[in-house]
Amino acid sequence: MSELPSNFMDLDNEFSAYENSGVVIVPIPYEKTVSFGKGTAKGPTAIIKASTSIELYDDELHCEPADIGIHTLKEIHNNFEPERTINLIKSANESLLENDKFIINLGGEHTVTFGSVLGFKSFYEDFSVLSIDAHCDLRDTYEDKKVCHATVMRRVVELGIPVVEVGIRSYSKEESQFIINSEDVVVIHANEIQENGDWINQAISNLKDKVYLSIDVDGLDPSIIPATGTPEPGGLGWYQVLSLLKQLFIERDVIGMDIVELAPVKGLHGPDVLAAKLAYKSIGYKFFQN
Ligand SMILES: [Mn+2]
Repeated sequence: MSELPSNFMDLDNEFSAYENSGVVIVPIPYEKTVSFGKGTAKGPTAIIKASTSIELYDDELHCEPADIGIHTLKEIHNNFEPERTINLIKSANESLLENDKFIINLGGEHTVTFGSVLGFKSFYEDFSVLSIDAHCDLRDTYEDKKVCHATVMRRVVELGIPVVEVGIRSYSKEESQFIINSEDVVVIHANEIQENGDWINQAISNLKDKVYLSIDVDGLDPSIIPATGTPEPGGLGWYQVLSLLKQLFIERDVIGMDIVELAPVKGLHGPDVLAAKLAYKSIGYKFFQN
């Protein structure tokens, strides 16, 4: 694997050195509690590798978003139990926030979001989480685990952080009760997205001014991103996600984000490129929209 790029988009030092960069990519190949298909540990490397195939020029924004500077951090790599790992992720995010960087965490399984959100919570008093996902991840416990991919948004809500979930189409009876009884969770179901032209406004209007964005790639349709552990039919299309992100970055202050649950399939590069481009489009929308 000697052809591995040293950083996201293989940028020159001028545009990727830490001190020159407004954005920092944090690779977190953590995979410990996944339940069905495995492979998310290979996600960050696949995304960084695929990123080198993306044009620097953004055909929609008519600029090169990489001008903001994109540094790629060394992997946060370990096989600890979730409680220990989330602390490492939390501290890494805190140090980057202290240096005023825009963070893009690359999972790994969805559990990594909890560590990141904890880091943001020690820095920001008041913010929402927007989660694009097929699954609610609102279980109280899963296979006796409190902190895992299937409980991550429940743990976030318990921190007093409201969550808006978009693209949802798979959850348990227990989770449905929790959604009904909780004032801190708003769910935009995937089928509503197909039928309701106002779903983007509905999602954004329920968010606070500051937003942490978490993209589980299985929120998108498996026809465009089959490379994920728990695919569900009927997800968001590429331009639906871009429309949501574009409006979100205009109307809210997105303080940081993650892209999780990519489980690369050997020889199938489309999903890896899609995930890399989601990161690059987000950078463009964050820094180069009027
Ligand atoms: Mn999911």
